[in-house]
Amino acid sequence: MENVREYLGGRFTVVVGDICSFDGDAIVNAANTSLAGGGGVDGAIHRAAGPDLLEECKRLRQSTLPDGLPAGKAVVTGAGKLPFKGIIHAVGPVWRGGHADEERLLSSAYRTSLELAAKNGWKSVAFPAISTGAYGYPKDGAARITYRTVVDFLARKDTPERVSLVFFSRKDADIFLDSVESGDSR
Ligand code: AR6
Repeated sequence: MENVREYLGGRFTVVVGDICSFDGDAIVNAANTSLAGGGGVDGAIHRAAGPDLLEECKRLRQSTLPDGLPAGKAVVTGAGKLPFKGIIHAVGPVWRGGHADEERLLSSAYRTSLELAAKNGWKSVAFPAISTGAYGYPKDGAARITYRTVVDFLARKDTPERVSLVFFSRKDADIFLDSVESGDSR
């Protein structure tokens, strides 16, 4: 994975690569309400983790989440074959034009995931760009919310010590950097 930017003295890094090859305690999955797997980063994580992950997600649905996991929330599972202490499954909002609470729900998906990482004592966690693929959230707007939410959290808490935001392409990472460094959110 290629490191393209550091903020907060290295506590928050922007990297390019496959999130499954993150070197750290936990990764976040951009999941959906059903927790039944899917395409994008969800598909990549389930393929790399193997069938145990889907089984665990199904058990969660049967035990504590009969209606699924709503947008803005997150849950923890084991990591199957992946070398992490756990996987945090977060559901971002589907972009509906910007008047359906998307900002709050996207921020909540990140914050809830960070709270779960802290609760588990995980020191390093990697996020994908939640909602910016199949869910259609504009990348520049998502960048600003993501940056603000992560920076606010890290300013208040010591754990996790390190947060990485993983983009699948250099182009997407550059959109993130332009969006957060051009405005007043820096
Ligand atoms: N590592 C890092 N980032 C990745 C990877 C990877 N291996 N693969 C894709 N991305 P998406 P969403 C990037 O669509 O918008 C699924 O079907 C991708 O380029 O994965 O939250 C779920 O089951 C994009 O920038 O997530 C849901 O139904 C980012 O990850 C739905 O898609 C997010 O794109 C969730 O949609």
